[in-house]
Amino acid sequence: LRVVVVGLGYIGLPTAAVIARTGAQVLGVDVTQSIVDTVNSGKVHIEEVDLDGLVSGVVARGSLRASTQIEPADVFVIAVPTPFAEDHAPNIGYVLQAATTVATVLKAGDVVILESTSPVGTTEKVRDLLAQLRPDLKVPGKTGGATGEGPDIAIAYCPERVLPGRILVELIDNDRVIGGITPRCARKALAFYRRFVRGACVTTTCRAAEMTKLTENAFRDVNIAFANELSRVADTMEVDVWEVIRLANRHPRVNILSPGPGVGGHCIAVDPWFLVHADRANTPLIRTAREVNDAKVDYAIDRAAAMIEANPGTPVACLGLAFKANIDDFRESPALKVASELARRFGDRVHVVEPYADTLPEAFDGSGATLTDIDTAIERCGIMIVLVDHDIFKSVPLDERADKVVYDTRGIWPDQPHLKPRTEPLRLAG
Ligand code: SAJ
Repeated sequence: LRVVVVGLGYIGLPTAAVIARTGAQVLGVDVTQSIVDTVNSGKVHIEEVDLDGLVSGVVARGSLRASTQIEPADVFVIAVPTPFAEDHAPNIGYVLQAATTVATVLKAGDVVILESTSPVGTTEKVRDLLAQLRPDLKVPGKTGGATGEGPDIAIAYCPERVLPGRILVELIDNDRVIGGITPRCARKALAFYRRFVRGACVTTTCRAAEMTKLTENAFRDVNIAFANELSRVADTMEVDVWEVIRLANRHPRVNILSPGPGVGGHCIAVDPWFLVHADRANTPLIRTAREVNDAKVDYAIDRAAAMIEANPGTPVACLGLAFKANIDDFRESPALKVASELARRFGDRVHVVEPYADTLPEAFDGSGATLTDIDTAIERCGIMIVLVDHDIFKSVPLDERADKVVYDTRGIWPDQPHLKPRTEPLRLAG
């Protein structure tokens, strides 16, 4: 079996490597030459548990190659980004561009699968584009075309659902939703996923599969928004939100998620907008949840800034920049937004601890803030702002931070004495 994976990003590269491990001949196609070169040398350009070993193995065995040029294959998997514009309109330009590239080598019998998170209707647009570019092939769900009785190619939508940090495990263990343009398309795609997926593979229509993916991430966003809203109310009430959530979750039908400094990453902070954009009149809850989660970043900045201003001259440690715990991904990270804004306002008083960064990102340029390690931050900083729940921060015991002014946005230090917003001046011992 020959497989082409278009897009060698956070999803495409692990997917290509996992398929290559099944013995298929896989070509990864990417527009970025440096990514192609990195993969061909058996290395990876993204940090993901066990991915480096897997990629170096399949590249050494010759099952995975990368190129900027597409080649003919039996199955094409499209895993390119679908960003949104300023007005939250989804941009499926990369998907259509990938489909245009696939069209140049498509032949009868091929299967085209879209994995990118996409607005409802995108797979049908891909079908229409392929029909237009390749009038010699009969596409599914349309009449016309040159050959035979049934359609020449199969087109399906199968969203990825993997969690960064657990991608290689979840690619195999998670259930998959496979939506075909027609039931026959879904069955063709199903046969492909069966090669490497241990979870259940459930078939449906492409529109239902597209909406399912958006629904999953909107569900999570709405639930995190609930937790973030609670954390603000708890601050007003001078109650420890983490304790309230722990207690409420003892109820058999209550399961509240964790508040934080906002919601980051390229999925949960983006995908709900695809639903809102498609039907604004009927999505007030999903839209408000997005707004609540975005506003939590500004709230965290204001609360941290009030603490810093109330303690003139005291050095500040911002713990973490990643969008969530134990990963090196800073995309759409609320922690980065909070820390860089504090750096802009308080300059060289700000010390950033991020074990997954070698240098401070661009957002800190000219601020005077420095990157340091956790031990130096504990020694030097009287104010600590926890922005990411990395394991290394969780391991700091109370006796190393009891005399600090702390704003813990992640609730990793439940034993911390100063849980309510503290704005009175700090008296550091000694
Ligand atoms: N977060 C909280 N509180 C929580 C949980 C998460 O503040 O209780 C924050 C995180 O810190 C982070 C953001 O939300 O900033 C998103 O993190 P996440 O771990 O919830 O999700 P992602 O973005 O890493 O991956 C999500 C997953 N979707 C769901 O869990 C429904 C994953 O399965 C998807 O494959 C992925 O989006 C995607 O690619 O769409």
